[in-house]
Amino acid sequence: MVLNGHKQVVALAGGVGGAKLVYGLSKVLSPGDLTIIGNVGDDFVHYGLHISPDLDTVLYTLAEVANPITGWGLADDTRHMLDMLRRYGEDTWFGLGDHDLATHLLRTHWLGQGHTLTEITARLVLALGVAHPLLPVTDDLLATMVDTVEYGTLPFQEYFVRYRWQPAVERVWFQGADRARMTVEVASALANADMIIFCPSNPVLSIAPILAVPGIREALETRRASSIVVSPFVGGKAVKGPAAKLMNELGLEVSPRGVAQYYAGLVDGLVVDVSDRDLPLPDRVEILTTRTLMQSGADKVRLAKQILDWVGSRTA
Ligand code: FO1
Repeated sequence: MVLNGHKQVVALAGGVGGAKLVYGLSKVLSPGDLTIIGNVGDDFVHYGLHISPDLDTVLYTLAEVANPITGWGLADDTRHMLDMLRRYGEDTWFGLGDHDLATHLLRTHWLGQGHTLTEITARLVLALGVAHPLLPVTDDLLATMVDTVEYGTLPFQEYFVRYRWQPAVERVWFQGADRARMTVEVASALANADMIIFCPSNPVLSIAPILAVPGIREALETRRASSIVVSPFVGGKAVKGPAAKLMNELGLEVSPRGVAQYYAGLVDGLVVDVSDRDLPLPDRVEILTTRTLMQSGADKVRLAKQILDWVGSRTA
């Protein structure tokens, strides 16, 4: 519904790329007009700690404390804890920062007390002074699994971090997707949405886990809202990460049209980077061509404004 003349925007976000656009949107939309639905398929338990990388990346980015180089983890963090693990002979392939560790300790502690991931995320968001709601898509177990040629089935972080997404992928699937329930907060946000934005995250690794939660795809297919996807490609390549390599390995077209095809039926519009304007474009979706590369804060805000104006004008 349109509250006080404002449009209710829901952003589906995964890792670093998605968090950048969410940051831009947060500078343009008030907390009552923007809800972020975050991927939890990257979550895993490491040394007994429940780690939610994509939720933390959005949280840290909105709180303006994210590591500006990597996009994930905390700026100016240290790695003394890892140093000590290495002294004990551990293979410290997953880079846990000392300050970042506090987030995982608290999340694990509160989960142990019976709090939900939704409640915990809201507490972390509030504590870091973030005003916009960040909703895990589900409070149930959901784990992205990657079937690779070289190592068989790998849990997501082993594929992405330990093996640096180099293994050849045969299939990506989501453990727990059949039983996971979307939260009531997510169901309500989607029902009330006037605009849904698929952020420029990896379609297969970051957005597909969200769509795999029963009811999400149906809610999007029967949407009243305008729904748009921002292509994660610039110049036919991923800005960072395995999106192009992975889509190629899965036989998907590595282009903005391939992204629109991947989300067939779920989106009405596609935002394409100017460098890809001459690639084959999908029909039956509206196209906005602009600069989608977000390097500065100003880039993120500009892109967010352009998208909101474009969708707003289309649904006026
Ligand atoms: N990504 C890496 O490439 N190397 C790391 O050592 C690493 C550590 C890490 C720690 C906490 C966290 O929240 C994220 C971390 N990431 C790391 C990124 C993470 O693997 C990805 O951001 C997502 O899971 C995919 O978007």
